[in-house]
Amino acid sequence: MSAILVAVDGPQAGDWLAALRDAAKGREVLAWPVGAEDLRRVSFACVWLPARGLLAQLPNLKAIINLGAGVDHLLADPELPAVPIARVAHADLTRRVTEYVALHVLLHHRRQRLYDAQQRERSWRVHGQPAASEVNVGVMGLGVIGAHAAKALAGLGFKVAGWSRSPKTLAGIETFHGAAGLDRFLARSEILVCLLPRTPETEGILDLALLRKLKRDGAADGAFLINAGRGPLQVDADIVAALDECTLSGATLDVFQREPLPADSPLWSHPKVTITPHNAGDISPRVFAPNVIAEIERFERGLPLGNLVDRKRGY
Ligand code: NDP
Ligand code: OXD
Repeated sequence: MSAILVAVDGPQAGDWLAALRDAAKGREVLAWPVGAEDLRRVSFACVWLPARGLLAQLPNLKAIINLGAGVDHLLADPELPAVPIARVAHADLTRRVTEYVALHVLLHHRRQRLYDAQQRERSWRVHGQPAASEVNVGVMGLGVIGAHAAKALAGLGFKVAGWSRSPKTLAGIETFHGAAGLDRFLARSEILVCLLPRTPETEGILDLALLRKLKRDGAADGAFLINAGRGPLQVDADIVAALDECTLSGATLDVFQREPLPADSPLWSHPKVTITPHNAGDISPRVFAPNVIAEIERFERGLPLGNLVDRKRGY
C-alpha cells in the first residue's frame, strides 16, 4: 500500500506524526525527511508550512492535506505539484478561533485593558459601559470560521455585519460583499474582526486608509481592530500610526507581517496593543487525524476530497 508522508514545521510536528500513525492503524506513515527510495512510495502528503520544493520531490503524489485552514504558505510554493489540496475546516478549529474572537471583542468592549492598568495602580474606578446591543462589530471573511464567529457575536447581543467576496445570507447578520460593499461595511463597524485568507487581493488590506473608514463615534467609544487572519493582510506601521492618531483605540493582533514578531517591533510595547503568538486556533492533532485518514480512504475509493482548496481563488 502506498505511504503517507507527514511534513510539519513547528512544535506540533511530533504530535501530528503520532496522531496520524495511530489513526492510520498500521498503514505506513513516514516522517519527513525520508530517503530517495521512500520519496517514490508517497501518495499522500500531510503538511503544515512545508519547505518550498519539498512536495515537488514526490513523483507519485496523489493529494496534499494541509493541516491548517490557511493555504497561503502552500500556494506560494512555485513548484507545488498539480494535485488536489484539502485543508482543515473542522469544528475544533472553528470553535477555538471563535473563542479567541469573542474573548478579544469582549476585552475591548468591557475595557479590560483599562481595568488592568487601574489594578496595577490600585485604583477603584468604574467607567460607563454600553450594552453589546449598542455596539457594531464587523467581521471580514464569512467563511467557515468567520460565519461561526459572527453568529457567536450576534448571540452575545452585538450588532454584527460581515463582509465577503461573494454575496451571503446569514440569519441575524447584515452582510456586505465585494469592493462595492466595503466602505458601507466599514462605516458601520466599530470593532473590526479580520478572518480573511491571505491572497493577492487581501494582502495589505488593513492599512491606514481602510482603518480611517471605521466608525469612531459609536457606543464603543472608538474603533478597534482584531486580526486573526494572516499577518501580511495588515501593514504593521499603519496600525501603529492609526493607534497614535487615535483612528484606532485598541488592537488585538494574533498574526504579523513577520513571525515571530521581531523584538524591536513597536507593537510589542504599544499600550493599546494586545499581542498573541499566532495561536488563535490550533487544531488538535488527536481530534483531526482520524478525519485525515478517512479523507484519504475516501479518495482512494474514487470519491473527491472534502474541503478542497480552489487554487485559482487562492483559498
Ligand atoms: P474560508 O475559506 O472558509 O473563508 C474565507 C472567507 O474570506 C470567505 O467568506 C471569502 O469570501 C472571504 N474572502 C476571501 N477573499 C476575499 C476578498 N478578496 N474580499 C472579501 N472577502 C474575501 O476560510 P476559513 O474561515 O476557514 O479561514 C479564514 C482564514 O483564517 C484562514 O485562511 C487563515 O488565514 C485564518 N486562520 C487563522 C488562524 C489563527 O490561528 N490565527 C487559525 C485558522 C485560520 P467568499 O465566502 O465569498 O468566498
Ligand atoms: C491556520 C492557522 O490557518 O493556524 O490553521 O493559522
